[in-house]
This record gives sequence, structure tokens and C-alpha cells, in this order.
Amino acid sequence: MFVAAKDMHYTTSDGREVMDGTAGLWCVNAGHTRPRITEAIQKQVAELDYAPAFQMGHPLAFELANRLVDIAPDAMQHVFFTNSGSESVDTALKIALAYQRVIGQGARTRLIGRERAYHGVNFGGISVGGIVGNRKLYGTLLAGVDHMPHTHLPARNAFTRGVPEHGAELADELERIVALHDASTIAAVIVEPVAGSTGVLIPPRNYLKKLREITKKHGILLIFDEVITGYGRLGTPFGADYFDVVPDIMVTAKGLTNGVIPMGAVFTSAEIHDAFMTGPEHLIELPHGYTYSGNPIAAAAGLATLETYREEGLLTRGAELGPYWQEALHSLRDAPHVIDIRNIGLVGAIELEPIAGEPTKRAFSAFLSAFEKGLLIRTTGDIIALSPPLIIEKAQIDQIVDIVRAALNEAD
Ligand code: PXG
Repeated sequence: MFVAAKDMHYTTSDGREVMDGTAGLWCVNAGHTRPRITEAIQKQVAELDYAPAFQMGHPLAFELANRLVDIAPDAMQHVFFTNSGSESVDTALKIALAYQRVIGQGARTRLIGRERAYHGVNFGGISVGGIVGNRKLYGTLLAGVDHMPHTHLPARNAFTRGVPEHGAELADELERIVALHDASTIAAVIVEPVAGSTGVLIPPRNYLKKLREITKKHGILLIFDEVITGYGRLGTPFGADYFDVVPDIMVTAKGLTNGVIPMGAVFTSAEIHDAFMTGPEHLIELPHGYTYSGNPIAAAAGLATLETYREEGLLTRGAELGPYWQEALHSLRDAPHVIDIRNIGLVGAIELEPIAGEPTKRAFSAFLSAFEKGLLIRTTGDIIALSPPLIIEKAQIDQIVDIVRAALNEAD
């Protein structure tokens, strides 16, 4: 149980300090209880607590949208606010379907996701997602969804530093899917630039560029789910910047408000936005939205978060620290049970050989042992995932590596 937090550390209910090696759940990018964000929330809640986002508005939501457009890739020109990554994913999928219809491509109803993808837990997200455990209990999900293969190729890419060399040809699987269904039936492809939840699967060099070329050629929208890769995690403002690939729609949440207040933001190109804005004025262009879309307190938290990122250069700090982070992580190569290490920006993964017949047990025992030694890590399957707050110092990186090594030495 955590009862308090400050900067890089949590305090447990029994009074111990635990370093946050995961930025909460990949969201506390500026570290914990940052005064500017706390104060902005306190001030806003006393001033304008709520304003309807249907028909009415309030200035902070527009200001935040403008600031977001400022830091996003140039083509991302408009913002739709939600309250989570899952809602952002469903919003993006709905915008994609609706856009195809308003431009006269209403037969484009298929959505293409990827194996081992995580796009949250709503029906759209689990349908295009690729985690069997998140899908199997929930019936037939959305119809008309297909999946590309994931890009995790340990036999060819194990222990790569940064972006792996092999596997760009996996993007051609999209051509196979297009050949099966015909492009005229496909609305959009959604991918995480780097798959986070299923163990930090970094796309092979040129893979995302190829996906962009193929989608463009066939009139298919490309959606980047940047819920994890957005807001500085890769050492660039967004994954789109890191990989120099511009999607049509970008899904974000988490780091948007430093995890403090629930909020998501879906970005679209002007082309997509403008296609809906054909009037008449009194009618709703896109029948979609939430009671809490653009909530004033969340908007205040978002603005204060962006200001903190700007003041402290956090959206690019991962690029400065990346080489140190990379070498530190890869120094664990000789630790017990390690079969792969992956890194990009301030994200890392250490993949362990599973205990025969007992998958996930080894990583879980490392998790418990690290926690006892004062470090919070995340495990998924037998993979340790690390994504510390972007304010981390080099000495704290060393501490993470020391504790993980000690935990692996103890793990069964
Ligand atoms: N897309 C991606 C890429 C995500 O990583 C979501 C959508 C959904 O966001 P919400 O806000 O609805 O949870 C996510 C969420 C983990 C972990 O341990 C990751 C997430 C959530 C919880 C745990 O890897 N990512």
C-alpha cells in the first residue's frame, strides 16, 4: 500500500521509501506531487469546478488544446478530450469510421490491430488489441477486425540496443490483409509505436515507415496509440517524432496530466476534422463525447503538466539520458535468467527465461524481491518493464540496476 509520494519515490503504509521505477503505470512522467500541478488543481477547483462540454465551453479546454497542438507533430491540428486511454482509443476508432463515411467511403468499416497490442479495456480497444486474456471472456467483440503479427523477434534481435534491425518486412503483412479483405473495406490501422504493456516491443527499423506508406497507398487511416509513448517517454514529445512517421490520428492519455487527474486527448489532422465541419451550424458534427470531456480541473492539470515539462525540458530529457540508461540496463546481460534486454528512450525491458511449466512466476518473484529492496518495477509475463519518471538522475538509474540485479540473484 502506498500512502504518499514525492518526486521519484513512494512511501508505503509501513513507512518505507520505494523508488518508482515505472512512473506509476507509465504516467507520472514529471515525478510525484509536483507543486505547480497541485496548485493549479487547487486553484481551479475553487474557481470553476465543472462546465458542460456539450453546447458550452470554458477557456482552459481550448487553451490546453492549443498548447497540445503546439507540441504535437505539425499535421496534428485538432484535439478531442476524453478521460482515459481506453476512451481515447474508442474515440479514435469512431472518428476513423465516421470520417470514412462522411467522405463517401462508407464501405470502409474494418479495423486492423496487431497481436500483442494493448489499446485499453473498452470494447473497441480489446477488439483491436491482441492480448488473449483481455479478450476471451468478452464474447465476439467488434465485428470486422483483423490483426497483423507482432514484431517481437528475439531469435534475430535479442539484446539490441535501441531500435532492432530485423523485421521491417512484417509491415508487408498489412498488404496480405488488404489483399484478403480489399482496401475498400478497411477504415484504419491502429498500432502502438512501441508496444508497452506486452513487454516493450520496439518496432524494427523502417517498420512504421512502411506501415505509413502502405496505409497511405490504400486510403487507410493510420492511428498511433501514444498512450505510453506520448509526452516524452521516448526522448521526443511523441513516438511519431521519434520514428519520423506522422499518423492521421494520435491517441494519448497518461502523461497528459502526469497521471494526476484522468484525461485523454485524441489528435487528428485538419483534413479529418474539416471533413465533418460542413454544417449546418445547429447540428452536431460528431455525435460523440463524455460528460467529463475537457473537464476544467483536468484541463488545469494538463496545462500545469505541460508547463512543468517545458520548464524542465522533460519532453526531450529521455534523449539526453537515453545512452546512460541503455548502458546501465545492458550491464544486466550477465545477470541470472536474462534472455533479452530492450531499451528505447527511458523505457527498458528485461526478459527472463520462464520457469518450466510456471510462466510469470520468476518475474513475479523478482517483483516482490525488488519491492522489498525499495524499488517498484512492473512485470508482464516474464518480462520486467521499466519506465521511470523522466526526472530521474543518473545515480538513481544505477540504483535501479543494482536492485534489479540483486532481485534476479535471489529469484528462483
Ligand atoms: N493504450 C495503450 C497503449 C496503453 O498502454 C491504454 C491504451 C488504456 O489507457 P487507460 O487510461 O484506459 O488505462 C493503455 C494503458 C501496464 C499497464 O502495466 C499499461 C496500461 C494500463 C495499465 C497497466 O503495462 N496502459
